[in-house]
Amino acid sequence: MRTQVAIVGAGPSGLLLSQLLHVHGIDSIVLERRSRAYVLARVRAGVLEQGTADIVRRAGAATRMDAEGIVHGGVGISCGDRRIRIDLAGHTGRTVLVYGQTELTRDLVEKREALGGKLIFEADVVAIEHVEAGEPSLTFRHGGIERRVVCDFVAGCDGFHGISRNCIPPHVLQVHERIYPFGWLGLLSDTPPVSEELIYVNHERGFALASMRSRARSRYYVQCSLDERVEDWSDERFWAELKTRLPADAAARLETGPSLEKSIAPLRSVVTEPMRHGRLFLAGDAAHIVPPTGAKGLNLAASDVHYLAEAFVGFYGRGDEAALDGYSARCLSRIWKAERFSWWMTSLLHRFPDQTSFDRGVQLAELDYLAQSRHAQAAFAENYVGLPI
Ligand code: RFL
Ligand code: PHB
Repeated sequence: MRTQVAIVGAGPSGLLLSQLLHVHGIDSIVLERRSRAYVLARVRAGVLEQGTADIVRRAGAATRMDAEGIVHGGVGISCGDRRIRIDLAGHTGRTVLVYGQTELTRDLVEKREALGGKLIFEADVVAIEHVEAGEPSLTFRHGGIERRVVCDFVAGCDGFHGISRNCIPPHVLQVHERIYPFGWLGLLSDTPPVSEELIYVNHERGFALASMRSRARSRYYVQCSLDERVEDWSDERFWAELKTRLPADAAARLETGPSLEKSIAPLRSVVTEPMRHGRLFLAGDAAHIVPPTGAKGLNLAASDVHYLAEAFVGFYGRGDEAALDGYSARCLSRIWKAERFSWWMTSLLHRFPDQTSFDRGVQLAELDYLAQSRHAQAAFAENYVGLPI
């Protein structure tokens, strides 16, 4: 098989890149290790920045997102009796869109398939070769057979546990990492959300988040310790813990029901650089991880692939390699700012096991400052809606 851009992974990065390249007449093949059903069932992020939604529109995959996504002009933060509303629209003129990653993934898979795109599931890429010189190639296993794709470029969109990052030699690759001493236990249920807007909660028992997927489907999270297992959390235990942590008015409105999905995600911050090595380009979780507190993971994946698609368009359309050369630096400038914001929001809202009374005092002072300062709220809003792409 031969293609212009071989894409490893059919998460949002790989699918969106493939669709953006298609719009510009550039051929790609997407190879995905998991089955189609598995990829379509995965529950992850829920908030799209306006810039991400615009990229999805440019990719021609926005019909359902625009019909079903819910525009949010504000977001709530709660701590004790204090409730802060950040007026995103008022401070920035921009909003965010609540539309699940699960739905976006479905839209992109269906779009690629409807357009006859080459999207191969259960295709495990086991080797990536010749990215430094000559013609790059990928080897993948599919249905018990080993096959090869030869290409001009490889896009490593294979997430944090993929193989493409490891193709960058250790003396070239720098990894910057912070692991947080807790995780998020998430629950999805067909119950109406407790609030019109998301509520991030700093509670003495730990962080909580009230989010949603639609007016009839809620997504809730509670901070948990890393040694906890999801089996130890019955739905009843989850609902009781959530109710304790939510502000009183929201707790009073909480409707419970059976969980559709329940899982624990660890929290970490990772940045790897450079994001390019020869003819291999990393995008999305393959290159960086953010804790979910600022809802930035999926949005960074979208800005990476937007920059990468532009760079390929420059190369194939005008023979211009400047954007390919500048790809890593352009991405990292935006990534580090989102990393900073996600780390800051995580530090502001969680209970840390080793937190001293001094640390707690600083946290409360920071929340107090956010509640009282229009400037602090504007800075929050600017980052939450997403810095310019
Ligand atoms: P993905 O979505 O991980 O997709 C990578 C794909 O590559 C495939 N793959 C391979 N395919 C072929 N051959 C190989 N050798 C392969 N190795 C891996 C994988 O099967 C997979 O399908 O990365 P992508 O596309 O960069 O997208 C990034 C986003 O998915 C991610 O940033 C967010 O979902 C992060 N994230 C969250 N972000 C939020 O903003 N809010 C959230 O609530 C939120 N929850 C989450 C999350 C990420 C999670 N992960 C990665 C464990 C919850 C979880 C559990
Ligand atoms: C979600 O709805 O899954 C969600 C929303 C906001 C976040 C993280 C996750 O910051």
